[in-house]
Amino acid sequence: MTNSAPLTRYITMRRIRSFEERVGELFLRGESAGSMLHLSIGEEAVVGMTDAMQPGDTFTTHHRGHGVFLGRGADPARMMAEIAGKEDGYCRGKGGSMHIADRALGHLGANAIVGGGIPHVVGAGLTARNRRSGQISVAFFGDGAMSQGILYEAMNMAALWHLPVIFACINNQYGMGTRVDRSAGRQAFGARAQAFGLRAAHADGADVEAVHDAGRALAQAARDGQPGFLEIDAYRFHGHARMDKSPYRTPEEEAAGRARDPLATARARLLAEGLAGSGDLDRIDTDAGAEMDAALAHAMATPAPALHTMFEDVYAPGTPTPRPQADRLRAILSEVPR
Ligand SMILES: Cc1ncc(C[n+]2csc(CCOP(=O)(O)OP(=O)(O)O)c2C)c(N)n1
Repeated sequence: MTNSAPLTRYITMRRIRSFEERVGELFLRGESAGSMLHLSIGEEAVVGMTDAMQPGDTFTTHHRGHGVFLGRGADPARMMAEIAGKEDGYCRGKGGSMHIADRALGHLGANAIVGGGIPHVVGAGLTARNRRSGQISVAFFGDGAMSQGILYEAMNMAALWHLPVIFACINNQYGMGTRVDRSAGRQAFGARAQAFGLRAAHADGADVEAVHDAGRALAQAARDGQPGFLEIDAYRFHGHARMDKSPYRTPEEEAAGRARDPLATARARLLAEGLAGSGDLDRIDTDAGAEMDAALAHAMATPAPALHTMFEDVYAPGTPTPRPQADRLRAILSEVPR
């Protein structure tokens, strides 16, 4: 590991923050497809885990997965285009923020169902193990999924079959407006994972290097057939979705949460360790902003998919094109005996 890695992680985190700010603007302009948008501002230290993965590794995300995908090398212009519902997007504009996927980068899919992407990595891990491909598969999800039964079925199978899988919980303290101590009787999540036979780690989500240290150890163990669980202790800086003003949180709590800013921590460390000067970091910040301005402009300018392609890429190849609902209803009604 070279010393440039912490700087690279800072750059990635800054690019994620800038992307999120621009995608928020896309939403406010009414240009994003879909009625909701979930920002991961404050959770950028997830890069410590994405950076611990290797090319070819696969992953799934929950509905707040922009940062994870950018961390795995997504092109922000194509991501922004996808969120704007444009042809040039990763899923030709039909997945949007919450269903974006890209096999080439190992993204097996974002998922709007809480916990929905978790079992997929068990399948991916089983495939990797049987093919001896050396890949690992990582499920990224929120603390809300810690109360979903599917997580425990998945953990059990992963442990039983020694799968190269990691369950990465980004604990931002809230599931919509419900604080985690009101949805989980006990919050010792790592102990739950250990009970299934997983290797568990906990990392401070204000410190990307701490997340990376934990993530690297888990990734190595997973590649050797020891599945793992990582809890990243973070804070969601903004509301659940773009329009949520978080009336369920006090200003004091929000101020304390936002003070745990992973970008500020990384910046302070880079300066203290002499790995970058403040001028270098300012330039990085400016470049990230310019890159994401360009991504936003691209998303706004690039065309929407043609109407006749509406059902392409939505159903499996060979599936008959669905007839318009009105036609189906007319057919059903004409068959009803009067
Ligand atoms: C199975 C299921 N139940 C409820 C919902 C509604 N819902 C959407 S997001 C969300 C909160 C999820 O919280 P968490 O998993 O902690 O992720 P975060 O939003 O905090 O990133 C809920 C309850 C859903 N999408 N799926």
